Formats: sequence, structure tokens, C-alpha cells
Amino acid sequence: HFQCMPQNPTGRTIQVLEEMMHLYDDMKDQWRTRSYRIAISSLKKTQGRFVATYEDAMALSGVGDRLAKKIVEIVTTDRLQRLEYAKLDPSDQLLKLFHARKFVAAGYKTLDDVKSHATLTAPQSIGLAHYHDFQQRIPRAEVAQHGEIVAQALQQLDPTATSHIMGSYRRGNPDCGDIDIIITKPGAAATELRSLLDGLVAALTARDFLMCGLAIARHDDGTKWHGASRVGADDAPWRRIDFLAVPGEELGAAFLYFTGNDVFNRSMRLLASKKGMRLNQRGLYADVMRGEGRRKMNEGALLESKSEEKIFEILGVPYRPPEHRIC
Ligand code: DCP
Ligand code: MG
Ligand code: MN
Repeated sequence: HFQCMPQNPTGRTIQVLEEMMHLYDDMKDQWRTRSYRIAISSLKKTQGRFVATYEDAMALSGVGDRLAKKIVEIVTTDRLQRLEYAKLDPSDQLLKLFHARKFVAAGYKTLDDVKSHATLTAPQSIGLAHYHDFQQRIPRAEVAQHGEIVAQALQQLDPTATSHIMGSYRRGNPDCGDIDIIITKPGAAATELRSLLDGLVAALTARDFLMCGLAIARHDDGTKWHGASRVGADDAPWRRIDFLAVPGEELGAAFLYFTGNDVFNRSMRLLASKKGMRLNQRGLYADVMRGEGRRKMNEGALLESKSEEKIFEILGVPYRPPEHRIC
């Protein structure tokens, strides 16, 4: 059951670099915005060659050591850690604010200083207002409560759709940093999943469960949602919650990705790339071999995406239950 890779690897690299560029643009970092723009335009000019190694990347005009390393990071891990932190963790925005030269230079050194003086984006001010809430660990039983509310709302929207709590909860942690939930529906196409997620967010907001959305990613494919939820009294703490809407065909790869932990994921992806394969949240692919000369983009065939167990099997690693996926 071989299928074509949904997107070519260089296309993915460009997509991630563009997201990072927009973030730097938001941060008014003109210098980095410009370097990213130049690198992206060089990548676009390779017309499909898979730029996979440090040397390949350095050979591009306008790409230096730092960007070459970023390109290799995207190719081997499917993501940029810097971008993920900025996107997923509101407190990272704070960290950035604290360390941003302009604030330090202006003498804003405490949270209150930043609160009263800085010009913040909407997600940043929400992050600030609920800074202490988001710093708290969430007891396992409360994560289950949030999961139950989501499951019920989803059931009412569509009886064939299901939700599953992922992340540190699935790994069995006694408490969690946030709540990670996969929603899926057998046979649903991407557009249907998107509207299912939209409907779910609307329904849960109407119930006073979701308090706000926090996502700042612009090039998101629309199947991820980051925000905050609350159960119980009006003064109960807000919790960070992440939704990922996943086609049934990709459930195994998505479970593997969203269960983590992140270091375990990175080592699995590295292993895949050492074995001439490529693993991401959509599936395990037979990669283009790392030979000399020009590489075509869309030769990667899907090996497995439905079953977590089979992905382990193809990689030649004994299956590890979620509780043991910590590196
Ligand atoms: N993930 C990843 N790489 C990242 C961020 C996330 O592979 N840079 C994957 C693995 C994580 C999962 O997504 O386990 C959920 O991300 P979280 O940041 O919510 O991390 P955890 O749920 O593992 O821990 P926490 O209890 O801090 O939420
Ligand atoms: Mg989590
Ligand atoms: Mn999360």
C-alpha cells in the first residue's frame, strides 16, 4: 500500500523557515527577517532538489552557518525547536520579553514592569495575566476532567468522532504541564477535520470551558489549536490546552508524536534518518537515499502511519509503552 509523500521535504523546510521568519517579523527583528527571506528564496530556486545536509545548505547563496544548521535541524527533526517553544509555550514569550535587549535596556526587570510598560500582543498579555496559573502543574485527575468535557462535547457534535489525551498524561505522569488532546474521525478528510475542530472550539467556548485561544502560528494547516481551559469555579486556574485534529489514517504516527516526550521523538526521528527513512507526525516514510548528485523531492513513499506498533517494528525497535518513552 505505497503512497506518495504528501509534501516534498524541501517544501517542508521552506514552510518552517517561513513561520520562523514571520515570528521574527512580528518581533520587529529586521535583520533576521531579512536573512530568512534570502535563504527561503535560495531554497525556492533549487527547484525541488532535496537540501538535506549542512554542505548542501552552505552551498546556497545567502545561507551561512547558523541558517545551514537550522535547515539540517528541520530535515532531521521536522521542526525548529526555537519555533516550537515560541509557538507552544506562552511563558516563552515572557522569557523573550525578559531577555529582550530593549526591555533590559529600558530598565524593565520585573513582571510588573513589563506588564505596565510593554506593548504586548494579545496572546502575550493573556500569558502574562495567567502566568502563575500556567506555571502550575496540573494534577492528573484534573487533566482527565478536561479530557472528559472535550470528549462529551465532541460526541454531541459528531458521534463517530473521538478524542484521546496525549502528552505527559498518556505517559502516566502524576501531573502535567498542559493538556494535549488528539481529535479524530474515521474517514474524515482534512477540510472536515478542520471544521470539526472549529465546531468543537466554538461549542467549548460557549460552555465557558475554553477561556481563550493562544495560537500565533500563521502557517498552521488549521488542524492545531492552542489555548486555555478551565473547570470548576470562576476562580479556578486556567490551564494550557492543545488540540490536534488527525485523519484516522495517520493516527499511529500522530499518537507517537503527541505522546512524546520530545527528546524521545527526536531520537526516533534521528534513528529513522540513520536508517534512510523519515519520521514525522504524519507517518514513517522511505526517504530518498543520501547519495551524491541531485535528489528528487517526492520519492519518499509512505511506509506506515496507522499503527504505532508497526512504526516501531519497521524501525527495528522493540515496542515501548508510553510510560517508557522518556529519554
Ligand atoms: N513535542 C515534540 N517536540 C516539541 C514539542 C512537543 O515532539 N518541541 C511532542 C512531544 C510531546 C508532545 O508533543 O510529548 C506534547 O508536548 P508538550 O509540550 O505538551 O509536552 P508533554 O506533554 O510531554 O509535557 P508537559 O507535561 O510539560 O506538557
Ligand atoms: Mg503536555
Ligand atoms: Mn502541549
